[in-house]
Amino acid sequence: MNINDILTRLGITSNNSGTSTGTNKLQSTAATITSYSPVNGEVIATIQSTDAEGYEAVMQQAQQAFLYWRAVPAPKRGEIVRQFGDALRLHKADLGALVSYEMGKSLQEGMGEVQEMIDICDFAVGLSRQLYGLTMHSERPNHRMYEQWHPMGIVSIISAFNFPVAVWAWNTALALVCGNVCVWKPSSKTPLCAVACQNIVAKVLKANDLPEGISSLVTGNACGNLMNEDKRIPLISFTGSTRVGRLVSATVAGRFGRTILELGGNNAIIISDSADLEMSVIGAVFGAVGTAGQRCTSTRRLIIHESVYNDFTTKLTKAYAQIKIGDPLNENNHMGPLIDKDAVQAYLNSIEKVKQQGGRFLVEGGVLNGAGLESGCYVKPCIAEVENHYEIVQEETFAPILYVMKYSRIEEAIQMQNDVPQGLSSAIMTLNLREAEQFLSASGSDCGIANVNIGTSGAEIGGAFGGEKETGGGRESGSDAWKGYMRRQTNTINYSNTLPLAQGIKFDL
Ligand code: UN1
Repeated sequence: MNINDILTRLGITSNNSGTSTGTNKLQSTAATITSYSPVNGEVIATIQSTDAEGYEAVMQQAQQAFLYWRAVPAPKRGEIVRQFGDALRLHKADLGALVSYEMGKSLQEGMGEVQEMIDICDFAVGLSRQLYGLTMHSERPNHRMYEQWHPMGIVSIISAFNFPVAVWAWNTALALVCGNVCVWKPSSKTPLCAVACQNIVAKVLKANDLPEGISSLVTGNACGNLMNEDKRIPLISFTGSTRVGRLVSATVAGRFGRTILELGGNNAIIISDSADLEMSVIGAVFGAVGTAGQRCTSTRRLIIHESVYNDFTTKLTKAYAQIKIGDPLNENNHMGPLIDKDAVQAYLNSIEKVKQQGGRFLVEGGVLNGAGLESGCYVKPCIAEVENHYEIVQEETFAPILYVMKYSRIEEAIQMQNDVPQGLSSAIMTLNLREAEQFLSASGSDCGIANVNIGTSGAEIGGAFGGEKETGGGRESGSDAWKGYMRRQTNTINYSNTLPLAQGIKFDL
């Protein structure tokens, strides 16, 4: 793989010496953001970050663009998103490789992420003809009542490093068919993925002679703060930590803006005594080790029936011994590096805390070094026996640390699964119909996602994605998540020649 060729094909000019340009010509030169690859620690490129003046110009352009875009019929907006999906198909290999190189996830998962973008575009195209509202029967004669959905305006998307392209696309594809314009503030850890995506979408918009500002990019954390306070932005879709999400939520609520929050998860798989253990091992390992444990949906806890505990943990530790760690672009490897050295430090701190709080490691962790691992970001996935109430187990550590614990009754397992502050994804592995249904019932999992015989990660775009409690309550992607990007209007039309009042109220003059 030649990264410079890939960058060039994605429209990012770079000489690998720290000078490179973003595409958004509205960006001014206040400061720069350097992108390092966790694969080898090298500088990939440096881009300009957006200063206050640049931000203001982007917002004004977005406001103007909205006046145009909201009047374009939704199916025509869908046609633009269809072309965007086609452009992504053409760039899938390059963009997937850039995701892998800049973020560190395996090439397979990088490609999967671009596929997720393509899938949501297809979904959004269909949706552009299905932004349905209900009609109601009026209680008054010769009156018609119905509701319709209108675009909101500027939708800001603040995304995280772990899904540097897909989460933006989930939001953008839906927001655009809904008639909104988008301004994206990507993670400063993966700015080049964002520039590449912006180039792709900008080209499609330009080819259709659409005004600039329908989809824009701003970079640098200062822009995130400006957005939260900005009354011109009716909706902020934020993906990131619970800590930052809490601040975003409070600030935006303070100005009566709306948020879609996708915050931390602490996802568990219950492995029942009726589980297919071979299948459960694969689900657990992919869930814990995929994306090096840096998915919101990563499996962090296994709640295992006591009768299969020894058998299952033996199989699991054997499987861990097979995991190949190294260059994520080499398809023989299962797991690449963590995003950066701060993440490595957080992983080490958590391991320390597990030990202090009474945990016992079945598979030890540690930082890897040696040929090809010089970035210092490669770590060993580890497994610790813990109790659910440990403080560290109640937190989300964005790293491949898997906690195992025992249960004896299914009610107890469900209780443990729910007994964390987060509520994103959950799963049960069982061939027992009764306990599967119990897990899915109102007294079962309290998460936004609950799976049977599938792990916690790897959701399809067709369902609504998001979680409860400290995960923030937002929903993105499929089902009717589009409603979160629109405002609802109730309309009542009187075609009679009198003015009857609702509730039978008399008001005669
Ligand atoms: C995230 O980790 O922020 O279900 C999103 C999954 C992916 C999306 C994860 N489709 O694991």
